[in-house]
Amino acid sequence: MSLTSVVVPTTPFEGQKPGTSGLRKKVKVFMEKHYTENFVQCIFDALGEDKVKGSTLIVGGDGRYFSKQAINIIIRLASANGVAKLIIGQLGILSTPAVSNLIRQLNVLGGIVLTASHNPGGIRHDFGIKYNIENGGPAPDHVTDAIYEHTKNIKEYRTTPKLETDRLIDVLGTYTFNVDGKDFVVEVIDPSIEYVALMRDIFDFHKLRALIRGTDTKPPFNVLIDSMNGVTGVYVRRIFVEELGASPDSNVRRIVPLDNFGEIHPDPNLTYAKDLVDKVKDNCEYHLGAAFDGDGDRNMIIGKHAFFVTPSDSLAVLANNLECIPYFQKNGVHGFARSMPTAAAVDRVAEKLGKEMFEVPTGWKYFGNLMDAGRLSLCGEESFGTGSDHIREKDGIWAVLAWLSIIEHKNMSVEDILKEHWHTYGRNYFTRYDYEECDTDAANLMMHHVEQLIGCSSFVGKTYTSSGKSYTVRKADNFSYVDPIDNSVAKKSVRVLFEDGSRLIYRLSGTGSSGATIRIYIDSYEKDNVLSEAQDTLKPLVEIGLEISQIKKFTGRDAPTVIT
Ligand code: VG1
Ligand code: CO
Repeated sequence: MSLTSVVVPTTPFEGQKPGTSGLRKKVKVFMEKHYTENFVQCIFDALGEDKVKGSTLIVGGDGRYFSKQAINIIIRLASANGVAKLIIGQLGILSTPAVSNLIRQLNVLGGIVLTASHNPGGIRHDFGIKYNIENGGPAPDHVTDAIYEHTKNIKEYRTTPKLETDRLIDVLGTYTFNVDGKDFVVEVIDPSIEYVALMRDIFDFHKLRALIRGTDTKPPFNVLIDSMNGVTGVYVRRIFVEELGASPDSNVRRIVPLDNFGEIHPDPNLTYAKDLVDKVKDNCEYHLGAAFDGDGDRNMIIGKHAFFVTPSDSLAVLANNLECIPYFQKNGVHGFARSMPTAAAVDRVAEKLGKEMFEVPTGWKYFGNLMDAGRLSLCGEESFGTGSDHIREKDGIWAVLAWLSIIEHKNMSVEDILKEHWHTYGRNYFTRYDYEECDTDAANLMMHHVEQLIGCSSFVGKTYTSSGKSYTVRKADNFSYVDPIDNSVAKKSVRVLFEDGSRLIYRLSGTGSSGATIRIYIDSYEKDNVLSEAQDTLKPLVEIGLEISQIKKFTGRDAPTVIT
């Protein structure tokens, strides 16, 4: 049967501006009549007819509530906008790293990722839509800006209302429709095949299996992998259980993706993954614990007795040991990169190994150009993101496999690897204070206050003292980044640098769905004092950070929502 597309008149919605990683709003906002349609049409409009007509796109996400409805909308709009083919994960499931990989492997125009990542899901919580470009990475600012411009002026969208989408994505297969006289194909794929093949190619699965199962001479290395009811469950089962021989009962948990993540916050940190931390702390059988976020791009690593590895340290340790991973033996190690607020532990490794080092704004989209130019192999963010140039997104499962490869190679525990690293390089103590859902005006006023303060001529050189420790300001600015490949400029976060190398950074989150989240990043480097408690060591600097920002005065908050 031949189907005909129609044009539906619509009017713009305010606030459809993609943030750090796509558009994120409450589910009920995406449910408003025309809301999702408008945004999807604006993605097509921003790409332009020439690119969209005859193209293939990947579609999938973390399976959170409203994913299926959104996919049905995308199918109808794509068909009406002249897209030739959509490749969709079965039941709408594809992790963010898996989408990035598929875009690259299948050489398609891009992908639409349906996730609000680490934000909670379910009817009362968040949904999100993100567009990834042909290199597999999140759309850069100039693309998201173009999408946003379209959302402000949209007058109509195209859809094929009679295209029957009911249960279409439930069953694997290829379905061909005729829309406006042209073939339109929906291919429903297994979400894990290509991704598992990629991991098998990067790592030595034989060695990892021997590590996890144990051998005649070595006991099993016991892991506890927690998918937090997010999308990684699908991949954890295939990789850790089926390929590497982990026990489905005692080595993995929460591996069935739920559309509300079981009402937890699918964010792998010490606060929201406390359940895992407690299990590893209480059971000395476990040598490593790991957790992922909803869409599978973040990871948290803990060692025996829940020894915590900060993401900044994790990046540095990986950088220092990449040569034990087959992928890097084959492709070589180019430069390293981190987001600006990430502590500079990896910089010391880069220096020692003679590698180029880049510092970019917050958000994975800033790493893509450097990778495409062959200058970047490994990068990370303090927000539990780690990844390499195997794809253009951060990759939680990759990070855990990389850690296991290092553990296998060095035959050392997580804690001993860290301690050895700190003794060689010194230690960057790091903590982040998040104040979630603050009043937006109050948060803006606070940021304004900090900007004013650092702009004063007397600010540089000023000494702050707290708990007997003094810090003198060496430099303060609004961090601005000029992309070395395309020269685009991004300005985002206020930073205060002290003479001893310690830093305070203030920025507003770009991933929240309501109100404003203030982030204060605090870090300090110690050459010899490497075995203290991070929160104790950083206490004086934290206090100075609070004093400079006057956060309590502006927001009324006297404690952060989350400390990482
Ligand atoms: C946060 C993190 C940032 C990360 C982004 C997306 O952004 O700070 O490092 O890239 O989330 O991660 P913001 O603007 O809220 O600070 V994910 O796993 O939510 O896609
Ligand atoms: Co994520």
